[in-house]
Amino acid sequence: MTAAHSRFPRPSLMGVVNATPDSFSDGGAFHDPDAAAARVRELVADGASIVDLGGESTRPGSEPVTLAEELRRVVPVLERLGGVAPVSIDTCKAEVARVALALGAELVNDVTALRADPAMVEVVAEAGCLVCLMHMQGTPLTMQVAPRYGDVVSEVVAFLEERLAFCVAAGIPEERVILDPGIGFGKTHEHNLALVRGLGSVVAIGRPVLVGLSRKSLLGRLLGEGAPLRGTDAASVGAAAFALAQGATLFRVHDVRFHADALTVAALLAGG
Ligand code: HH2
Repeated sequence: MTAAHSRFPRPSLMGVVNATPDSFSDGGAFHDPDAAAARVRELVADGASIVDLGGESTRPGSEPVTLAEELRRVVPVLERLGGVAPVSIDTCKAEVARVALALGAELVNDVTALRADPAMVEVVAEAGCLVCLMHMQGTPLTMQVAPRYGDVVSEVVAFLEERLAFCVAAGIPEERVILDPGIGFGKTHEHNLALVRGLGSVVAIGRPVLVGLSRKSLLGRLLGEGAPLRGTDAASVGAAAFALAQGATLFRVHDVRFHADALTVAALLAGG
């Protein structure tokens, strides 16, 4: 089984396809399974190493969806892809992960770091797949109400170390684990800034680090009044180049083509 660091050389891109009616960045556009499958193929052709398929929005304030509804959204897309395209499944439900892995997904991206569904850890351990553990304070429904930390960077690092140890104790080899500080998940603007600037502390844990900065409102806030709150693709690329310099490996992005050349050049200039 491939280790995460050899599967994803630095920098690698994870494209995003949300098969949901209400996602933060592309909600509704890929609700149709033919359109979603075509988009996955397009993102791979654009240079994505993997494409993250999600059937449940995690935008602030979003309500959870039922298992049946989430399966109804993602299974037809995976069936159309026929196990050929490199796919990651963005889910916190063990049954969705199990079905997606059987249909060819190679990575489970769980924004709860395997906390939401007690059966998830076993599904991942048994499948021998890659897994991304993300930090989130609270749940998508409530996470932006009043996020609180003493020191956000050290608390996120401690959380990710604990979740990594949990996985290893459950039989998931460390080599298969990717860590993510969870930009925008239960964090104020200042918390997000501190985490992006402090990414080196997350990288120092020793696992490949994934960051999701693409089109997040943090970027609109940085550009100030008059800028669209949803971060532009140009702003996303700037943030990704900065995160690369901090040591991030895998970038979860919506516009893959835009990021591909920019991050390749940034890595080459840095001597990577
Ligand atoms: N961000 C989003 C969703 N999943 N997974 C990881 N590992 N890291 C992230 O930063 C991350 C994620 C939110 O972005 P988007 O997919 O555009 O929206 P939605 O959750 O509404 O589908």
